[in-house]
Amino acid sequence: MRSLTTIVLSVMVLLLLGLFAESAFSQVYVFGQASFATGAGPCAVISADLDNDGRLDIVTSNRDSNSITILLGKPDGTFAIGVDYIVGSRPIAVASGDFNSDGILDLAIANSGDNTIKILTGNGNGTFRSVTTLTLSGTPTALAVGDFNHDGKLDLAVTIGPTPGAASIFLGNGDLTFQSPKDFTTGDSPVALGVNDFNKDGKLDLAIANQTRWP
Ligand SMILES: [Ca+2]
Ligand SMILES: [Ca+2]
Ligand SMILES: [Ca+2]
Repeated sequence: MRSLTTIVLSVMVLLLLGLFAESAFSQVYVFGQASFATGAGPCAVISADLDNDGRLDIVTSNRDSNSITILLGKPDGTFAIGVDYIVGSRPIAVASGDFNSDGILDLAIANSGDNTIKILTGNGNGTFRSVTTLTLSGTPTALAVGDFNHDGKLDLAVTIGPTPGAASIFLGNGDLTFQSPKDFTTGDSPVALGVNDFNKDGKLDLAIANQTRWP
């Protein structure tokens, strides 16, 4: 009797699992929408907790207003009115990381109009101050942060285009200064950049998307 009960229960469990599996595959996800104002021509967006309140905030780079917009997350899931910072000519990418080793997130912005990277250091409350500018060898198209040489200090990777395409690596010293960049050849017109350890050797790698047509 016990074995029969076990079988019946097993069949019931299997049926229920089947129902849930089918339900999972046929699930329809609905997303709400909300809009928040930024500077003109937002062309890149990242999320990070910039004011240390445990809620993700949003940063956009705004190509047509030479600015970034910081939208701080509110408890109800919406965002406060954006605060803009002028960062350089035609900013096209933004990344976050702690570049001065004070435990507070900072921002790096790649400017495609003056071929620079602007670093803004965080104050820990969602406000920032401009501190340093790095000069690039060409027009930046994408920007990423990682510790590429395993020294515990964050570095920057930036793609340069259109031809010849390159990726510039700025090794950070952990004090807002960076070593002279090392350039690596990429395909023509690199436009996007991803960082991860793709071959699982414990060292960060780059994935670069190259397009034959300049945007
Ligand atoms: Ca936050
Ligand atoms: Ca910092
Ligand atoms: Ca490093």
